[in-house]
Amino acid sequence: MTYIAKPKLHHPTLAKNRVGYTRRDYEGKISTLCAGCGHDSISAAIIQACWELDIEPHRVAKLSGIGCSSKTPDYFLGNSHGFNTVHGRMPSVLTGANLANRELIYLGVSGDGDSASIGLGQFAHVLRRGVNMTYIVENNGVYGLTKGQFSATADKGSKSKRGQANNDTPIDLASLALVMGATFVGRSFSGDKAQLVPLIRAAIAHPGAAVIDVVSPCIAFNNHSGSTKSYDYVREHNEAVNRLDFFPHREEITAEYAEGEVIDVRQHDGSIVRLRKLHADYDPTDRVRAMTYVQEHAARGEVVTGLLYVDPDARDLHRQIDTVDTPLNTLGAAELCPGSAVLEKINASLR
Ligand SMILES: Cc1ncc(C[n+]2csc(CCOP(=O)(O)OP(=O)(O)O)c2C)c(N)n1
Ligand code: SF4
Ligand SMILES: [Mg+2]
Repeated sequence: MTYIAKPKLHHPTLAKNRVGYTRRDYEGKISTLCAGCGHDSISAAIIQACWELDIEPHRVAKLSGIGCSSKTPDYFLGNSHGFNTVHGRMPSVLTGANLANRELIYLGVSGDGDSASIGLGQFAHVLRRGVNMTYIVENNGVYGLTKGQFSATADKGSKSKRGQANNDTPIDLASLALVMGATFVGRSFSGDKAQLVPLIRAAIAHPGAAVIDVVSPCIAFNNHSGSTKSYDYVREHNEAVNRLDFFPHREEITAEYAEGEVIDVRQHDGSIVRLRKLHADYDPTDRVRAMTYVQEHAARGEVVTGLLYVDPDARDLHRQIDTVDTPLNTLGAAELCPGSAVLEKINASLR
């Protein structure tokens, strides 16, 4: 039952985007996750974001690890490239793919177990290297696939379904992403599509390592009272610092706002992230302040959401190591191996 293809038929008048695709062209197979799982809402947000961005599905590579969350790439972008890696190893496979072919749009999908437990080292290094990707963590505080053990993101004192309290200090993946040098860090909630869709759009346009930590309740194992990753808890403790509008570089901005109400962040490709301030003192371009803000509010049990940090001058791994513009996987033997005379010259220069 795991692989159920969707019927291809759809209504002939469905709206098409600029590249001629309907929203259905961005869907995948029928989801086999539990009905009401937050992860399915994130898949719907990814579909919406890619359709609105007019991305041709074959230009996307979606990679994931292991878990209910990591299964989701099967449920969206069925016409894109996909690679389901080993548990916690998505970042290194994504890095390799990105180095080989810089022209694809990379989407990493992971879970809190996949990224904060077995894959913690990989999570950290892919960010400090600045790999150009959108890394979405579908964070439910448990290992959903293996039946609900606490994950490393479970809050201290949070209760399991059977009433046991978690005693370990949680790993806050948004804070860790800030420390590790991610140049775009967002947090959202699977139940807030209005916030999540523009966040994903802006992350995809960001030319560097973009992380979105999405609280995504597991209705089977972590949606009871006493859990801090339940729908009710997140709705009651969601502290949005800003609301996002995203304008690709070709789009004209028409909405007017009073001075001080919005911040416009122009990204490298000319796109603009417009942030409507909900907290007047929050500056999303100040990394250190963002870290303090997130931690201060976490100590009060609040979940800070929105675009937490963006570096408008982000440089990705290819720019850091100065690779050629041509994707490496299209270079021929002559370009890749310049011959023994050139090698001899390099060796001589190093003597
Ligand atoms: C090397 C290895 N160790 C352990 C497992 C067992 N395992 C499968 S999924 C998983 C955790 C998944 O949790 P998470 O990433 O949070 O995904 P969720 O199911 O909650 O979406 C574990 C421990 C495995 N598949 N491979
Ligand atoms: S077990 Fe939890 S995470 Fe997995 S599909 Fe069900 S609700 Fe979603
Ligand atoms: Mg999980």
